[in-house]
Amino acid sequence: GEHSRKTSLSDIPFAADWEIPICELKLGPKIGQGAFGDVLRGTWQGTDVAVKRLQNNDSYTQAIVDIRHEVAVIIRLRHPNIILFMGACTIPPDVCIVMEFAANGSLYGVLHNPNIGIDMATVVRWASEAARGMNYLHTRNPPVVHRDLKSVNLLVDGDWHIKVSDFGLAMTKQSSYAYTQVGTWGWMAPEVLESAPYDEKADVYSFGVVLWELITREEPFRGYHPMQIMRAIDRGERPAIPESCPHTYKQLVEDCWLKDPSGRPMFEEILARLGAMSINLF
Ligand code: ACK
Repeated sequence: GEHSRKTSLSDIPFAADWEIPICELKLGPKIGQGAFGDVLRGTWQGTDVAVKRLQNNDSYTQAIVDIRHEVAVIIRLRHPNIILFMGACTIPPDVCIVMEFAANGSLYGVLHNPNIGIDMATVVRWASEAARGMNYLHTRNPPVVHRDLKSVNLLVDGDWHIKVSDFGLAMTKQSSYAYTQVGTWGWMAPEVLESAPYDEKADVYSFGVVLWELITREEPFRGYHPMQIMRAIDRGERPAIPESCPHTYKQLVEDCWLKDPSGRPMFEEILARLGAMSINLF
């Protein structure tokens, strides 16, 4: 079968208008580590940006194809809850993606910072914002499936709004791909773990894990080996939802986690249910 990330360079316009000359970028300190390199803080044309920079290693050529694939997906996306793509340098040896800088880092970092208090109203607001970004992806034509939704890939801007990011694994539904097992173990839907065909509903399952992260501020299946996670999910086990969790919220998490993808809600319904919760909180 086709490799899931197979993209030919002809998919990208030649001399693209989003190409940023490397000399225009002022690179600052490293702020994180990504799958294919590091993330640096920087400025471009006087604006704060984050720069995903490619590591020059053995798989360099594949990485350039990957970065161009990511650009091909994110170039079309404009939404308040999607991290804004600003441009990229795709001319070796300086290959990087330039995007909006999210001053408060990842939602994962926020949730695992014990000094930050998070009440239920904030949980529902952040969940709604992430769901709005995901709804936007799934209502594109063709739909964009993120495939690696988790709190690490939800960024928090300076005004504490959520932005979906990291489209390195994203794919459009019509592109030719094999149903390869991609994502992060604890967030993967049962059908993804089984390498069975999957669609947008795999993102809904992962969103359920994000909902769970928001209220537990823990990591799903922490300390489990990948095989143990696969077996647990196969047996129908899911991360434990605390007793203190409001009933409607718990019900939503469980619906996102249904084994049958067609039983899981779409993001439009998820948004309606989160909206009803936010009303009942006040
Ligand atoms: O929690 P963090 O500091 O926020 O750690 C991760 C790390 O890089 C790997 O993804 C940070 N990061 C990624 N993209 C951005 C961005 N656009 N703005 C700010 N921080 C970012 C993320």
